[in-house]
Amino acid sequence: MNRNSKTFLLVVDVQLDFCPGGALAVPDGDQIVAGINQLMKRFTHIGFTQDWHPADHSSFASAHPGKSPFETISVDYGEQTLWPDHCIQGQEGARLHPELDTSRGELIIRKGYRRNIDSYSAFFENDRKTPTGLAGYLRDRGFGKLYICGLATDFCVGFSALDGVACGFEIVVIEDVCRAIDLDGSLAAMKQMFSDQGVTLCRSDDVPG
Ligand code: VGL
Ligand code: ZN
Repeated sequence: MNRNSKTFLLVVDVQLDFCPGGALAVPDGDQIVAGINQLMKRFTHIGFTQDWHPADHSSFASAHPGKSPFETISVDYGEQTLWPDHCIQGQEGARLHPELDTSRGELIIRKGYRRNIDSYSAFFENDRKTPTGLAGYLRDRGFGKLYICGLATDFCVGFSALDGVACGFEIVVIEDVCRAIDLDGSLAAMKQMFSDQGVTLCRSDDVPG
């Protein structure tokens, strides 16, 4: 295991569709943008993720006749929540928030671009096996510690954090610059998994720099 303290800030899915007015709006999703812009000043190395689905993606309720958004279906890799159509490749809703300062970003990793599999985590798709390449990128560049913020705490931020730990990274989620969807207790469940699996929580003010 390559644990060192060289740090990287990962800003997850701060996209228009996850902000008020967007297709899958996270309550107050846009309220974290200013805080993330401030937080980035404390980091040398920063990357972003971007949910990036084809228009007929299998996570969309619209791809399953008779199903509605937020219902769950069984697929070959387990349970999959169905979502409203969101973050469609090249469309406005998939853009990173225009007020998010991406200028110092060293990486933008896209995920969810395979039609038949969703990808909440920045590390693995929802089969928890297909890698996105992020772990290799971080290891190659010698990062051992990741701070994570963005949207949504209980889905893409959360599964990225859990998979990051599983990949051997030290993971800290910066709670005040995240917002949750909170579907049927998903936020409480995720926080329980954070404490069971070794994800630490902090606040922006606790980040050194
Ligand atoms: C997300 C649901 C579907 C997220 C992405 O970014 O948390 N949630 N796609
Ligand atoms: Zn998505």
